[in-house]
Parts: sequence; structure tokens; C-alpha cells
Amino acid sequence: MKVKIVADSSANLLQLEGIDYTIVPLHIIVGEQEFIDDENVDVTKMQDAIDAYGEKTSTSCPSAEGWMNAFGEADVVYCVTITSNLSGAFNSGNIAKQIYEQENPGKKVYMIDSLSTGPEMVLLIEKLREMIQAELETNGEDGFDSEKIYDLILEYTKRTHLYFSLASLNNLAKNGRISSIVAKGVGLLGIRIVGKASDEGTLQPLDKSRGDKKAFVCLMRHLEEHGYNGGRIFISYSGTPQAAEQFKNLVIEKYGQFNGSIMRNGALCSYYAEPESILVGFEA
Ligand code: X90
Repeated sequence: MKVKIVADSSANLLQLEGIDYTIVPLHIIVGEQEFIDDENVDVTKMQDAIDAYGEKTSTSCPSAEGWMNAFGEADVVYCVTITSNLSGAFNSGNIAKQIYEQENPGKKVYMIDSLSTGPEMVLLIEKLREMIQAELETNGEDGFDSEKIYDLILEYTKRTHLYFSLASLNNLAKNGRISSIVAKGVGLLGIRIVGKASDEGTLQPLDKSRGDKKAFVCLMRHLEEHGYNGGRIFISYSGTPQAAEQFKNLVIEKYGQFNGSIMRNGALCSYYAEPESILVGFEA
């Protein structure tokens, strides 16, 4: 029996050891050019193309066909998507699930709406991997209880969160992913928006800070208030890694350890969380 994890590219996780895993890319559209958010994408080149173009750019979610191809031949698929409230990825995934299950009686696709993106998706993917491996070890392929793992991952999503510090809301606002009221007044040099993924899977701004240092103190306070206590944590960054390293050091100062890793944003997250931004996914 083949068990597989599939995620869209907004997780910023190209590979996963020890289990069958595939990403499905979102696309970034810059005039005539289309950047496919897979292992070959050149994020710097994309950024340059956006700057040079000067007109409205956009993104698109995977098609149902894209998802179907990623399911491959697997008997059980766990599919983790970016929030259904800001992208059509979860919807197209559901269409793919229906077709796949109809065409392959007995096979099963579980759709998991992260109501988030980036490093919070990584938490879900890592947890799925651990649970799948443990289940295969304990009960073997014949006794594999796929439904149980689905229930447990939905439980786990209640303990995972995404907070962020964003350097700009430009592309979010231009593409209608936040209200224009929220975007107003933002974009000044050095201003950071600290916020979180809401329970509904939308962007909820919490504070404005001047410069990374203040933003990170603020971000850390929100983590604590939200029950972070040194558990698993992933940070993703756009542009250079310095900001992520700085925040990691704050975590170490405060908790004596950094139980996770830092990763670079792919094309989709770099497009919306513009250079100098970081995303922080953590367990509480
Ligand atoms: O389907 C598409 O074209 C993709 C649209 C994605 C829109 C949102 C991307 C957010 C990326 C920005 C900061 C975190 C916000 C989290 C809110 C849940 C990252």
C-alpha cells in the first residue's frame, strides 16, 4: 500500500525524507511571463521581472489536473493546502480528490485546509510524516488506519499557528487578498506589519512597528501570549536570511533552544510576503 503526502508550493518545502512526497506549484504571472513555483524557479529573476514590468501582476492556484498528477498511484493521499480563504487551491484539490476516488475505487484522498500557509504547513506535513511512519510500524500496511491519522491531523491544526512580520502589503492589496482599509498607510520605508493567520484563514494585522528589531520584540510577545513555550517552530524568509536568523536568536535567548529550522520562501510566498518579511509557524 502506497501512502503519500502532497502539498502546494506555498509550504516552501521541496523535499521530504522517508516518505513519498510531491509538491504542486502555484504560478506567478508577470505580463507574458509565468513563473512556476517549483525547484527550478529563480525567485530573484521573478522579483526583477516584477520591478521591470511595473503593471499589475497576479498568481494562480494549481489546477485539478495538477493535483491529480501529484497523487500518482498512491492508495492514500494526505493533501495539505494553502488557506481556502485566500486561494482556490483547496477547491481545485477537492475536485481532483473526487475524480481520483471515482476513477480508483478504494483509493482515498484526504484534503487538509491549513487555513494558513508557509511554515505552518510545514508543521502539518512533518506531523503527518511522523504519524504515518508510526502507524505503518505499529499496524503494518494491512492495519493502516488512514481515517485515524486524518482525525489526528485536524486536531493538531488547533495547536499550530502562523504569525508574521511583513515589509509590504503591496501585492496582497493589489490582488484583493486584504482589504484596502488594512493596506492604507502601509508601505512606508522600514514599517513592518506584525500579524497572524486568523482562525478563518485570513490575514489579520495586529501591530505596526518601525524596523525589524521592534517588530520582532512585538512578534515574540504575540507568540508568548499565544502559548508558545519552546515547542517546534519554523521560520521562512523572503530576500536575505538575516531577519530570520535574528528572530531565531531571540527564540534561543528566551527559550534556550530553537526546536526547528529556517527555510527560504519559494516564489509564491516571496511574491506576497515581500523581501525583508518573515513567516513564523509554531506549536502551542
Ligand atoms: O491562488 C492563488 O493565486 C494564491 C493566493 C495566495 C494569497 C495569500 C498568500 C499569502 C502568503 C503572506 C503572509 C501570510 C498571510 C497568512 C494568511 C493566512 C504569505
